[in-house]
Amino acid sequence: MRGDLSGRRAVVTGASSGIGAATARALAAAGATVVGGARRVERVRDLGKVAALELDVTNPASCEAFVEAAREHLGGFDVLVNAAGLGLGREPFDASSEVDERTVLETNVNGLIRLTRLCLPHLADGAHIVNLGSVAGRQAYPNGALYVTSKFAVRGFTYALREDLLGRPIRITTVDPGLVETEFSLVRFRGDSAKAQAVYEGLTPMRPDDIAECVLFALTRPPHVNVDEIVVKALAQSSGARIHRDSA
Ligand code: 8X3
Repeated sequence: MRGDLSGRRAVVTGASSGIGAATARALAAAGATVVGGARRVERVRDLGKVAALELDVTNPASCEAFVEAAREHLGGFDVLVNAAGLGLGREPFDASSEVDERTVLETNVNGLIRLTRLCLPHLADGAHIVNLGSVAGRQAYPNGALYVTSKFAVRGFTYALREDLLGRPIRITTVDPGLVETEFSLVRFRGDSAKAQAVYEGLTPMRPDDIAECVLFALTRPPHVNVDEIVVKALAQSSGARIHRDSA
């Protein structure tokens, strides 16, 4: 892994699994002092060199307590990685429900915006915000309306904040992955492991570490370089919908 983040103080949300966990680990390995937030805080503790704090991004009081505790631990922030997020369901929008809509949009959109707003006053000069978007935030695919909507919003927010930060020494990047093998599909299919596994069958999906490397790449460019976006897909997919699978 290239890049040296010695002396940098980083906050990573969604650090209990998948891309968030891999990113927290990668930043710590690159020398950063890392605070990882998640609801399943014991899993963040298992990462080792990452300070674990409880965080539910959908809960404003939890976010405020998390940012305050992270600030006490780190003094200020040089890196914020917003990795908390989820999808629910792969059905036509007719099957949507009030609960699913609230859960997906509260986590992926409101949670990310809330955490960013609360962290902004504590970002040091030279700080960098990295949002985890998705290929779903660039091109819609069928039966994923809530997730697609949420990730389009993440991309919109990233670029809107890029405008509002212009002239300040704070960088911002969206990293937009395609198929990454994580617990994402298990959550999306509400614990149905057969359906979740099928998502990654017949192709080589990306690994969470592949995405952590993209985050690290953006973070370790020279201070005058802002990587606006990184779009990264499994070789076997050309979009969220178009996937080539080897037949067994
Ligand atoms: C998750 C990848 O392709 O399911 O962000 O939208 S995809």
